[in-house]
Amino acid sequence: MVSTVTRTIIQKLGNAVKKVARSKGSSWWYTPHMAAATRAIAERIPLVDFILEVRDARIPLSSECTQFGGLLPSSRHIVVLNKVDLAKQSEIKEWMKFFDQKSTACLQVNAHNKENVKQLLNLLQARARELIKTTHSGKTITIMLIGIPNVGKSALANSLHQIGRISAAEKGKLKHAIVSSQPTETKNISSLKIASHPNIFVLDTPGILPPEMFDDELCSKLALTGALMDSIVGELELARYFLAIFNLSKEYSKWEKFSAIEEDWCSTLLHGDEKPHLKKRQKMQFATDHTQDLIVNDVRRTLFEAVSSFCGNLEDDKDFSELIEVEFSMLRRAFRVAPEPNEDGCRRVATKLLDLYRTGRLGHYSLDTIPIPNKFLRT
Ligand SMILES: Nc1nc2c(ncn2[C@@H]2O[C@H](COP(=O)(O)OP(=O)(O)O)[C@@H](O)[C@H]2O)c(=O)[nH]1
Ligand SMILES: [Mg+2]
Repeated sequence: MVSTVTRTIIQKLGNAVKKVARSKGSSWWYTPHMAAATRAIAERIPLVDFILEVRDARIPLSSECTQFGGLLPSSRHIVVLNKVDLAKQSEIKEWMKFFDQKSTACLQVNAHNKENVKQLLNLLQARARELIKTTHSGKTITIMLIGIPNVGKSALANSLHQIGRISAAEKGKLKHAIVSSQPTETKNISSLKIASHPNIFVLDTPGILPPEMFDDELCSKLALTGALMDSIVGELELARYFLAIFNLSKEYSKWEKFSAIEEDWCSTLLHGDEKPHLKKRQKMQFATDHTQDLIVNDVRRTLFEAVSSFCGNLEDDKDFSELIEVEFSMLRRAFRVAPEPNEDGCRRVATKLLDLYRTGRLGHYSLDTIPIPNKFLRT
């Protein structure tokens, strides 16, 4: 279900991206740097043995690297759905079937999970041996990681390099690709060794995007998952988008255990306003200890309270927007942000909320929907 409010937010986010696109200013993602990286990657595609296209498991279609469609030979192209720890596991299974039906080699991985990375490494080594056997060459295998920004290419390159079966002497000289929560941090193509016998190298590349984007929903999903700079659309609108998705999901139901309330504290937070659709609840006991875990629990409890106390109609625009604004007000306390409603405070709440969502501490979300069968047979 997508509410009208969600659509309005998506439209706003899409327009913000397109506005930046039209202005082609310095903050526009398609910098000369990205154009040069796109050319450099295209030149290397015929030279490398395999292309590992890294996608974000929350958006397996929206995170497709579309620039090289015709250039990627299916026998050498492997799709890696990274960040599976952030996506809904049940959806991932369906996506794996989807790629299987399209005869696209596809793997799911969490770049921070050693076992996952070992499995990926085993597969890459098997594919490398197979290639050497069929081509009768003793050559070094090169695998290029490509993808849109922030999908975890560098994190995956580092994990493969660290876990890789290379000699002790080589281990002593481990390299390190820059990993960052900010998109477009990788500026150059770098090579890291991940296996010996046969020698396998991975090429980590800068994230690339198409020069233009017209689909509002695509822009919104890329912005929320971190492929675009937050400053392009603004943290506040992005956080509203997350809350709109969250409110229609069932993720909050897992957090009932964090709830400890006595009276209608939601209404009190809203300057004493009586909100008829927010039920009487217990007063929340705020912890005095400011550790990150306590904050996360407070945020979960706050969101649980807000959604489960909501007696309005989620399909009614006014009620739905009001719920999002109530959540924002309540989250100030959970994040220990001063209660005065000013722009800076709101942005701080938004930034903190986005950080928790992007690091998986607010549940699992799959933002793309699997195309209906007869539709994907044509693609
Ligand atoms: N939760 C989670 N975070 C990841 C994973 N892989 C990478 N990240 C994080 O995603 C962000 C972007 O990673 P990075 O490797 O720099 O992305 P790149 O732009 O594609 O090279 C960083 O904050 C990483 O720590 C993953 O599998 N799971
Ligand atoms: Mg990178």
